[in-house]
Amino acid sequence: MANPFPYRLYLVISEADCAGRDFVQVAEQAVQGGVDVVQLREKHATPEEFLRKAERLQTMLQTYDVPLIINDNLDVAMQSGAFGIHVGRSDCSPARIRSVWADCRSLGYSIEQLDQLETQDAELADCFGISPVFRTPTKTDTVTEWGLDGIRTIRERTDKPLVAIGSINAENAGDVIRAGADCLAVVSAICQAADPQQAARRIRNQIDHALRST
Ligand code: TZP
Ligand code: MG
Repeated sequence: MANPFPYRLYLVISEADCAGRDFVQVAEQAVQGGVDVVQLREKHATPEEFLRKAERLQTMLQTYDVPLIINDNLDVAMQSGAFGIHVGRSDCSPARIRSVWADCRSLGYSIEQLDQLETQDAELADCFGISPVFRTPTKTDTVTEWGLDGIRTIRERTDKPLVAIGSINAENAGDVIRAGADCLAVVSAICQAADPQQAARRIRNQIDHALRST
């Protein structure tokens, strides 16, 4: 079967993460630096605001042929014409997503504890978020800090694409890929950077270099 998630550098963005800048412009610069998939993660927006933001982002991303993933809002995902959705253990269930949204082309599911790998939710997912690889101020309600050993453990148990998230930057990107991640998801190292394009390019170069040497 073709790889359901063949992406390498995943920008996870919300307006609040962008240091007062327009989030669509930050995302565009990141895409120009090598981001190849973008997730909109708006935890505090109303459903109407979330949809409006998703539509703006989608319009920009379509000009680059970069897929849009929506974090944990099935209505927004479907109505914005997104490529897919990402959910965690206590969000909208993968079974419900599959039953309601036939054209969902990517369903991501966060793994916070190992026992989740044995569930039907995991079986229905196209890729797994390893959440978090390293502790991060961007999301503090987390359970396990997986570390590089955690990535190796999960890698041994599944062939599905693994997306590492949590304090990923250009310094640790190579190690995270060599530990077995397929894709790196980043918030602050890109959204808070003075130059998001250059920040994305640095991480992308580390990923590509590590992939060539694995
Ligand atoms: N899920 C697990 S860690 C995280 C999310 C959304 C935030 C990652 O943000 P950063 O700034 O790249 O550490
Ligand atoms: Mg969630």
